[in-house]
Amino acid sequence: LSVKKPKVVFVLGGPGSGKGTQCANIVEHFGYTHLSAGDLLRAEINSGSENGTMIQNMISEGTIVPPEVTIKLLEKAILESENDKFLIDGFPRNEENRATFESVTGIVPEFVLFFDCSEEEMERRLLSRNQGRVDDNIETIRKRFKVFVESSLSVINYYNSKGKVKKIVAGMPVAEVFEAVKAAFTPVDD
Ligand code: UP5
Ligand code: MG
Repeated sequence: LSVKKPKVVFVLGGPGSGKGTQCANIVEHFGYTHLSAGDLLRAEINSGSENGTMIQNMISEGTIVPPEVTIKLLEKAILESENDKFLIDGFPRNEENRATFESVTGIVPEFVLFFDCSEEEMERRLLSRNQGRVDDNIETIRKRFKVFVESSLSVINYYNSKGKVKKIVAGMPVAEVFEAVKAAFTPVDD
């Protein structure tokens, strides 16, 4: 991975804050490749891998999968891509994820997009998503919010202390959020 020197933007924010939705817009507009850690983990379950059952149980409980597992999937996806710029969506989710990723890959993010959204709005979105995700039920949603506050916010605080966080007000309609997202990318990519 060190030979490839990919350019990485971490896309973080609570469950249902709109990470996946906005990443699709960024891909179209700025030519990044979107890597959703959650999607990679769900694909790993469906592939029948030996880690599948553990991953499935952790996602159902809203807890964070060990970093070696997630990082292996991210590294593989980066290496298999022709692109050299990536949105990493939903990772790192705690301090251990962050520190392990930096030491294993040597990659430091260009910046971090943080989608800031109220729990009330995120809950409304997740309950009406209807895509059959095992974690989109009220009990698991509450657990995901708790894990986000207790473990994931510290990653955002860490990068904020390095001046790397671009905070997006994410409770607005999709098109309005994307205007703010575009502004965050423009000084870098236009
Ligand atoms: N929607 C989006 N934007 C909207 C807007 N502006 N206005 C109105 N509606 C909007 O959006 C969610 C829903 O809201 C959609 O229906 C959308 O149309 C609508 P989405 O873009 O999907 O939000 P996103 O932030 O991507 O929500 P997601 O549920 O994917 O976030 P999570 O962080 O909870 O899920 P993720 O897939 O990243 O992780 C799932 C689990 O995997 C974790 O809980 C954890 O158990 C595990 N995991 C790890 O262990 N390690 C990892 O590194 C990653 C995941
Ligand atoms: Mg998502």
